[in-house]
Amino acid sequence: MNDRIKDITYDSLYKTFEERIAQLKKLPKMREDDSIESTIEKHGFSRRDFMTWAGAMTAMLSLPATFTPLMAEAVKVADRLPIIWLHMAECTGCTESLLRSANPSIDSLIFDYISLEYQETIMTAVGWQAEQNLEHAMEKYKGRYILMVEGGIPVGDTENFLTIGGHGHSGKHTAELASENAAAIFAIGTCSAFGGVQAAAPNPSGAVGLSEVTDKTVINVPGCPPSEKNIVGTLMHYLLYGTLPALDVFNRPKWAYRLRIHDLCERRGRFDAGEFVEHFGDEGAKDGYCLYKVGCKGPYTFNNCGKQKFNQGTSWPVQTGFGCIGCSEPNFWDTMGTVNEPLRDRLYATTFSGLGADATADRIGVGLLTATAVGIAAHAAIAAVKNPKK
Ligand code: FSX
Ligand code: SF4
Ligand code: F3S
Repeated sequence: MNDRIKDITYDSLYKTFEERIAQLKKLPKMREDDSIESTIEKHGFSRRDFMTWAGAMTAMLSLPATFTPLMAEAVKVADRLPIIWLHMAECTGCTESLLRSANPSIDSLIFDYISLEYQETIMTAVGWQAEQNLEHAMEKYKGRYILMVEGGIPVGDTENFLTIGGHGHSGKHTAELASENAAAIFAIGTCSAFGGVQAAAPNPSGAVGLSEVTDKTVINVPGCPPSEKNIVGTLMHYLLYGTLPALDVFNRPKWAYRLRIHDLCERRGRFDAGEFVEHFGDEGAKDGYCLYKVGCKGPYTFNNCGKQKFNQGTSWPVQTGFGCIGCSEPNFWDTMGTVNEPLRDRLYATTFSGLGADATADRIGVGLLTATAVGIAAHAAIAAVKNPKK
């Protein structure tokens, strides 16, 4: 795109966002006594911190820096969008990823500030009262609420393995019902996106991802768990655009899942130089060598972990010295092999029925992926010969 076309496109996008924020402002404020500014200030963040956060979020969504003030404005109206968050079969790590830090980040404060109409982990209501709250929220905000679902959903003969509440509704029933009148639906975490750990072979509970129990479009935000950045970014994207993001073939937003872990990895130079950790704790491990030979699945996994990180941006799996286990890919428990062994010459693309992971974001052919997988294994083997001491 030449610069002039880019400017015109961004100008009109800027106006679209301004109009969207103005529309949202007209909706009733859900938190009369509170504002995001005071929430942030109460936790020791300055206006400058907030604008730094807004700048980083703007860049993460691939928008130019001139959009930063608009991002800050959008956060202020975040309480206008009611959110219903359902828990299905899972470990609650997705919620934990966002909320349970010793020092809350601006992302987690934003999550506190939005209008969470129903969230089982953090709400006080239980039993009948909780069910009533859910029914009430679905009715009151019909067609307006955002549905976020965490966890896999048992279906078929085992549907009742997940039965919740006084009415004894199954998880599938509740998820279907809540999907019916949602303005947008997000599957938060690999369990909700693809079935996750409970769907691993032999999948005794018959768990599936959310998209298999509703015919509505589901945006997948996988990761076990996904980062706080990807969860809040998903929300901010919807706030600003009011439409669904560009998606890859697994319905993951491209702004977050476009590139491979391997493409964003700080150890990539080590990979290219053929410098590999051979055993955990060896000299290479101490020196930050590439973790491919001790099982890193970064070359086959699409996510932005190396850039956005976890725990308020402090670290991510590879930085801690253990490779990526491929947690944002469908069926990774079954298809990514042993966590601390490389896939070697196993043809990764053949583990999926249909498209291979490389075809998702980059739309490269499956054949090329297969060649890449073999090529990576071959590269590691050649490097071992070239660097016998490593
Ligand atoms: Fe799944 Fe989220 Fe992994 Fe856990 O609930 S994506 S098991 S981190 O928490 O759904
Ligand atoms: Fe990083 Fe893993 Fe790729 Fe090595 S194989 S460069 S550790 S992502
Ligand atoms: Fe998961 Fe790999 Fe990121 S294991 S958290 S996708 S580095």
